[in-house]
Amino acid sequence: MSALGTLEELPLSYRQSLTDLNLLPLWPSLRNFLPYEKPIRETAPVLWRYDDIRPLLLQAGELTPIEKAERRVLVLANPGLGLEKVRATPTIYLGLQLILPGETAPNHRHTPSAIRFAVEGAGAYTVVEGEKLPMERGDLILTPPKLWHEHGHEGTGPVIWLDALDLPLIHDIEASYCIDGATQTLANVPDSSQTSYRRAGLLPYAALDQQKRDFPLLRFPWSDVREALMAYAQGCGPVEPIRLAYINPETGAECLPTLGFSALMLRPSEEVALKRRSASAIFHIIEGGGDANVDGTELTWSEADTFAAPTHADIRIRNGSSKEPAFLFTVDDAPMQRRLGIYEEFSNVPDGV
Ligand code: GTQ
Repeated sequence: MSALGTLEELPLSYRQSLTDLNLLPLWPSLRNFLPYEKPIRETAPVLWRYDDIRPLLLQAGELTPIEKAERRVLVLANPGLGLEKVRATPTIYLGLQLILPGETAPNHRHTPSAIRFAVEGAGAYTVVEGEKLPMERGDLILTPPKLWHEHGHEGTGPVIWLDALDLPLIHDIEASYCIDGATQTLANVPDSSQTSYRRAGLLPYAALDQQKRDFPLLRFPWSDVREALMAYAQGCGPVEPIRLAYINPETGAECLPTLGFSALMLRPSEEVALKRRSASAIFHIIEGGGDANVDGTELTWSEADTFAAPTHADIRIRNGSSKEPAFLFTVDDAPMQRRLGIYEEFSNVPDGV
């Protein structure tokens, strides 16, 4: 390919005429917007250590009363993208949220989709559209777009969870906004993971003839997911990856429009090379310790740490224990990319997850 013309080659007066009319020549920056073969990625492979963040989050509990915060959150911001961009990857916002005993985070709804992944403590809950969803360690709670949600804490110690939202995406398209509401009236039944969707493969009979619902299941208890991974591992060959996707039980599709979720189990000492994918992703350690290599950057992780991987990244993850399995929770933007018709996987490794 011949080199494209530069801005500097153009007469100053011509450039000024363009600027005056809000015009730009494309060719000097064409390759920035359409690079060959692989996108330009500014997202840094980066790890946030829970042990670093926890004391600062607890300090926020002393410095800032919940009324002054609405959500008491420290954002996990990717330095490659600029901290002020408030994003872990181009599409994924991450925050660690602290709620103290007796506190409530008031009811609201917004256009971005959100999830909570419970990290520490017991007794907190989220209410989504009247459904009370307990948050025990490792539970995944969905807050789909535009649904009412509020948080509370009826236990004793501090409770901390990881928030993931598609906020960067929705904000960048100037579609992000929020509405406050009065506290919700609670349905007096356990959440639907305990009632209608107690077991995979079974649906309430009437659901067969009804329109499939977008968000029938809002809570995935970790005790069930962990058990499912252990059971699934027994049916996997010795080098087969042990990874389960969280899905909508009525449609079998991903549970939110833009973000996808999975749980990955690594056998003792196992190292997996993930398929290279066009989606960006974050990894949160539920149990265990080990290391990862993301596009050549070495990251050493332990329990409750979180790391980010850019789009198209080469990712290897290794369980550092020769005795115990390790468990990771992942969020990616593959659902959004699938909807846009641009999701890709590159089969660069035979055993890729
Ligand atoms: O808990 O509803 O981290 O609205 C950012 C925005 C959490 C929440 C965040 C939110 C929430």
